[in-house]
Amino acid sequence: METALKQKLRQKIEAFRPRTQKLTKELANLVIDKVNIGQAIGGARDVRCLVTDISYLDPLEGIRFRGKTIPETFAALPKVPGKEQPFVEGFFHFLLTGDIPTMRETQDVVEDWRSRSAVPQYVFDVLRAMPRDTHPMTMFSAAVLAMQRESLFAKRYGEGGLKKADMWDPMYEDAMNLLAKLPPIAAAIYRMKYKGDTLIPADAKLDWGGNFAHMMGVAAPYDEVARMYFILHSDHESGNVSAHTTHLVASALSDAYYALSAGLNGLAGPLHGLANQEVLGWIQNVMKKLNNKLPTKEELEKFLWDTLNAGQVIPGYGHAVLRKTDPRYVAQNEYAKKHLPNDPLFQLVNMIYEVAPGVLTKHGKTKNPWPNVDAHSGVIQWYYGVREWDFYTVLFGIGRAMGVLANIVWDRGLGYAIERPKSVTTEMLEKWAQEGGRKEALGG
Ligand code: CMX
Repeated sequence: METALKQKLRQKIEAFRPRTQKLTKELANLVIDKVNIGQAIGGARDVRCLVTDISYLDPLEGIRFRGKTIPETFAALPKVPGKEQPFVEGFFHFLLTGDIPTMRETQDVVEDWRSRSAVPQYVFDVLRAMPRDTHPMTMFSAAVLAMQRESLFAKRYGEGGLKKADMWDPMYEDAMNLLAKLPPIAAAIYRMKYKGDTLIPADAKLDWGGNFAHMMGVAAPYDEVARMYFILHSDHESGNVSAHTTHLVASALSDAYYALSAGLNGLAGPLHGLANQEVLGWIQNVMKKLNNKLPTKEELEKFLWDTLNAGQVIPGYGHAVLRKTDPRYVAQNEYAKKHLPNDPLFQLVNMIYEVAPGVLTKHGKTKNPWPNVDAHSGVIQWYYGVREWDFYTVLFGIGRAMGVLANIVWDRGLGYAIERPKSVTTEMLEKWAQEGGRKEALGG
């Protein structure tokens, strides 16, 4: 029998389709952007050529999930009883449908994910066969890819007769199966790699975030950190590397396992998700050089300049779209102010916030001298005892999976096309530059 969430999603997708159809059939030729040479060479920055209704990133305001800011989202969602943070399951319902769920609807997702959460034994066998010094992100992505044989989308497509209008259905099933399994897989990677391969079985009474903390073997309030962290990292509209990669791969009708694994590989880059690991490494390096003393502002300024002069980026600072302090940084800062105000690393993070924007502005390159989400996340993990910082991007990946998977379910629901932008040669660019622009593009 179809769950209430799936029924709701079916109705939402069917009701939405005429809007997309009208835009693609009657209004397809309406111009919404232009592309210049800088954008063609420079990572398509700011080119409006992707569509998603799940989140929108305003350069000055930051992210809105389904129209709600981060504080509005956290305030609206049903809370885990006795806790401050919302159910991640309710948040996923919200991302997928745009509706804030009731407690009953939230509990339905809790139960649904619980029923799908058993991880096939071969996934653990694959992980154990990998050299123990393999990066946790490689293990995480490999585990997701190894499960591709479970894909219902691939199965139904392979059997023939899967209509375009029905493709969202097995994509949704794959997304739900995957999401249910990601926390036990991630916790198993953590315990295999750093805790002598002593895995902790799930506790069927707990929610997704609470169970993750339990399987990690980290005591409360780490469950609260997990819930907050997964929600904050979930979605950041469609142009970032992990979201775009997942969407691109799924556009070839590759299933959710192929697509998510690819997206995670993009998240593993130091300019994207891996920056949170880099931040902790950078901070620890500062502390080590000063024999675990907090630096003065002058010392900190020198460390920042040394990094820049060595040709490296200041991890956790700058952003391709944002032009102010990331509200995901602010949310973590508020949490830390309340729960770990005297932690020396938290104090150092605050000092960096006072010094780094000025240094980056003087350096003169970055368009955004303010911190992004990654500048803060590792410090909270460290405080609660998760100190193996090469694991941090896996945590980002669990959260990000919710956003990218919700997106590819809707991609199939709205029948989005295989992605295929056009490339040109350098010679063409040089010729158009001499002519003062490409004639056809200029309407010539
Ligand atoms: N430190 C030093 N230089 C920086 C910088 C930083 N934190 N941020 C940007 N710059 C430099 C760029 O490297 C670029 O230099 P070149 O012209 O020599 O190539 C110049 O400033 C202009 O870059 P930009 O337009 O401001 O930023 P981009 O859109 O090209 O890149 C980002 C955005 C995030 C990759 C970049 O700011 C950066 O490398 N930050 C540090 C890494 C980081 O924190 N990444 C995490 C982002 C959030 C996430 O995805 O998780």
